[in-house]
Amino acid sequence: MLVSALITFIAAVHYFYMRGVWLETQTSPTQFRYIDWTLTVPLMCIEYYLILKPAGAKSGMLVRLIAGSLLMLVAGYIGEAIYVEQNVLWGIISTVGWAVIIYEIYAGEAAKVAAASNNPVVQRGYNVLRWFTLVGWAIYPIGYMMLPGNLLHGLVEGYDPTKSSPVDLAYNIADAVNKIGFGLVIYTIAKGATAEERAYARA
Ligand SMILES: *C/C=C(C)/C=C/C=C(C)/C=C/C1=C(C)CCCC1(C)C
Repeated sequence: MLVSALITFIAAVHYFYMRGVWLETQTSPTQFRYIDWTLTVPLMCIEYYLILKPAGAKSGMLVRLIAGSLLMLVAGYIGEAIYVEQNVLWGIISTVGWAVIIYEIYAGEAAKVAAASNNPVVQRGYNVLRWFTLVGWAIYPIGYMMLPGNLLHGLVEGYDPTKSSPVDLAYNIADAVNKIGFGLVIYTIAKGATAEERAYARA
């Protein structure tokens, strides 16, 4: 629960900052979005690790999840802020990092540890978390694909960039869905696990 609170707090600080910059300059600072993600995505990996630790998760799982996150975010930043003309290439490299995470939670050790867990509350919660990581996180690359030269740019070509930024809109929606949604699932797991412990102590 503490990690979830930290994630939404870190995001809130960055959003207040990004709002201030937008109001003054009508541009959205890409660096701050990626600083936010570089802190919060590894914290989400830590949440996966913490809920699976009682079932026997090893630190190698956490290392693989964080390595995938770093590849995903560093490549995304390069494509969005440094070599913008090559954003398709960097987007593909970034997707490899995301795939590392998806593999780990659906077919890798994390999936096996969760399947072997004898706690249905953890199993159900884990299942919802990985849906967020597969479907909810897909909103980010969809936003990224609206960048100039990328697949979905045609959809947003007519927008005045000083009035709206469709890429940022997609990222804002994605952050709200995933950071708050993840936190609510963790809350459900924590509540369910505590209730079970109490019942066990009484019995
Ligand atoms: C709280 C912030 C979260 C959960 C951020 C997640 C970010 C992603 C899943 C970003 C993924 C990207 C790709 C898979 C390819 C294109 C570049 C990115 C960085 C937008």
